[in-house]
Amino acid sequence: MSKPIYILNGPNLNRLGRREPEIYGTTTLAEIEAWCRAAAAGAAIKFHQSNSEAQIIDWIHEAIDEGAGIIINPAAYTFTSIAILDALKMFKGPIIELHISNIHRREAHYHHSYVSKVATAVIAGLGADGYPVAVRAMKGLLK
Ligand code: CA2
Repeated sequence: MSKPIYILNGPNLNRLGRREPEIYGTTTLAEIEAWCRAAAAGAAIKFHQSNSEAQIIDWIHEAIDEGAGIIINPAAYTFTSIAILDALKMFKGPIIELHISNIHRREAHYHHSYVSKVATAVIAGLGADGYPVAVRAMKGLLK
């Protein structure tokens, strides 16, 4: 069986669809997971969300050993976590950094991403649709 694509989601994204719909839309994370599985069209996916930086790092370590690619929406850790950056540096395959909103149109504290330093590609501003777009792009990168 081929290696899975890891889709990792950071803090507060478990609340999607319930607050700030003008920024993050009305789609829930469970619906996004279903869209990703449909876009994967049978390719293996590990879809996770955590509010804990340590848990996200542990999943990156798992992906280093077992994963083909990583799609990551690190949420607020994008702008703070050198620990996540260091973990991603160890991953040899493609990394897609994903944001629902266009972080560059927002306040200045959302403008500097540590994760972009190691990302193969960055998707931002497509709303929840960015997730299936990222899955299809990842499948292309892995061909
Ligand atoms: O646009 C994105 O996907 C973000 O990664 C989301 C993060 C934010 O810190 C980044 O700048 C951009 C915040 C996620 C907050 O999640 C919420 C979920 C439901 C309602 C409100 C916020």
